[in-house]
Amino acid sequence: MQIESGRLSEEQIALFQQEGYFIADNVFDPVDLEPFRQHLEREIAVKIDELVKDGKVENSHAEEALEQRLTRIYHDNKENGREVLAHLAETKGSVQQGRSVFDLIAHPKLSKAISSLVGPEIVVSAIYRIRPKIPGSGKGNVPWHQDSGYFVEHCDKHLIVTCWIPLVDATVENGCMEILPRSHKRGILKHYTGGNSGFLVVRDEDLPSDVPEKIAAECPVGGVVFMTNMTPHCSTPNSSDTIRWSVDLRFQSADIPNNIGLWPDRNEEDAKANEQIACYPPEADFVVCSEKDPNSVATYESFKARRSAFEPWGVENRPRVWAPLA
Ligand SMILES: O=C(O)CCC(=O)C(=O)O
Repeated sequence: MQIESGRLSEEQIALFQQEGYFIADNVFDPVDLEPFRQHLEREIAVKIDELVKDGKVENSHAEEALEQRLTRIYHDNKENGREVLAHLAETKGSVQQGRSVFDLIAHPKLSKAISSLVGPEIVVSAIYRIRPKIPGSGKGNVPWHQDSGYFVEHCDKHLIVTCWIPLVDATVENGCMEILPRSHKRGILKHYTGGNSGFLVVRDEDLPSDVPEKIAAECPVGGVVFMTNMTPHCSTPNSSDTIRWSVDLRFQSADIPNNIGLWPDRNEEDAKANEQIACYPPEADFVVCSEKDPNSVATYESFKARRSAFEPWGVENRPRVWAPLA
């Protein structure tokens, strides 16, 4: 659906509240995503050059664009592909802390659209994930879950909006997400640990069955899928021959528990407060918009400093405890 003047209309907000998701086709002009896309291309090139120097990669597929290059590397040698993927996921490295990542997170067009859902005091979390879904790899197929399955329980009652942003048109063929509509007001579903790649899993039989059929959340480049933290969703295999690139970001109102102002690496009290208050203590929150206190808005430098001050906890030590899959 198209949005007008950069915001969701009253009817579109009502739809988001009723369905648990809303797909806006035109939040960005595709050119707005170009710096981020180029950043990924550069980072992939740097890592591949390193692998070439180490004698691990023979054909660097330098002529290929973002949609193809990593697929070629992965299919030539899975271990090399995994090394590039690991580089893209390093939380303290140059990929995740790049300038264009911050510029995307704090992009005025995104802030404007998201303000329709969370108001003008906007906090974003460092739980952003860059997802290259490589054809035939299976690694990026995320099982059914609610994002709140990963968050601390006391935030279940609050709205945290996931913005899922594709860098290529996301289609059924290349593994877009699936969403279960009208199922976000039933509290937290039972999650299990032990899904593929360490993901949490809601079993099919535990999904609500008296709601409309799941939908395929296809989304063009420039669009954003907005979802609540309680909306069950998953993603499907990529059966195309190009990579499905996307990034997902999480926004909330500043009135909802967060770790703004806390520096867990600097003192113990902050570390304790963070664990008691934040919706996702292992990662930093930042202010991206504030009418009340414009000085609190993160700059690129403060963004990097906060990201570095937090230590991601890893799958063995998640903020919320779930039983393993039988
Ligand atoms: O990108 C995907 O395929 C899945 C994304 C997802 O599960 C999420 O953003 O929570």
